Amino acid sequence: MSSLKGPGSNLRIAIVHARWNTEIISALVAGTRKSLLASGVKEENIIVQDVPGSYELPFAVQRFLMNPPIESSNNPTGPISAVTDLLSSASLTDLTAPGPPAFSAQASSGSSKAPLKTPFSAIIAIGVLIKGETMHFEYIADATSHGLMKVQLDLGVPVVFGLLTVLNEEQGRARAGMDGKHCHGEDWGKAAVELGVKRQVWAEGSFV
Ligand code: RBF
Repeated sequence: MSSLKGPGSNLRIAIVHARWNTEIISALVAGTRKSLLASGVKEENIIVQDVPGSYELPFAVQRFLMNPPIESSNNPTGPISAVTDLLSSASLTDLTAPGPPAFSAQASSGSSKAPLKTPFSAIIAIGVLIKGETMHFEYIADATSHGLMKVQLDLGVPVVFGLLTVLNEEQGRARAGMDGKHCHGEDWGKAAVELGVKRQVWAEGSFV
């Protein structure tokens, strides 16, 4: 009998998305959530945060990874209020932990007042850049992709590249699964789970 848990059952995954081109973004986020849930990631372990535009994604991802939001059961005011300044309380050592199992040691060894801040297993950055008449598209696409690559290598946490760079709205709608086509968000959810699991396995020195 197959397990109901799924590979993502012990992962904590963040989705950070831009607000430009909201309709397409909403479809991409919905597809991503759907595939995370289908892979066994628990609803309460999917944290979603938005930023104004794609250019803000690398900064938000870096902040989120440096200081994961306090878990809702321990945080009556919700995750956003937990995004305080991060360097004060987080260290790179925390981020090298493969995910929630390593965190439990941190939680249980701390005082009972310590907020529960489980590190993310992976983070998915979602934005939609539509080419316009000026050079903004090129600059934002370049800066955002390099920023996202830098942050995942600097912090050692998988950052899934959910940035669509399209020539027009129609192309964006097609890739978001609107008009009945395949939603790329589903691939991003699967990639986050695969990398989150592999990161845990690799951290244990195993490569099977
Ligand atoms: N952000 C996006 O996520 N997608 C876009 O298509 C997009 N186009 C932009 C076009 C122009 C001319 C400007 C000025 C900004 C655009 N942004 C877009 C917003 C950008 O990512 C960022 O939020 C702002 O530049 C503020 O830092």
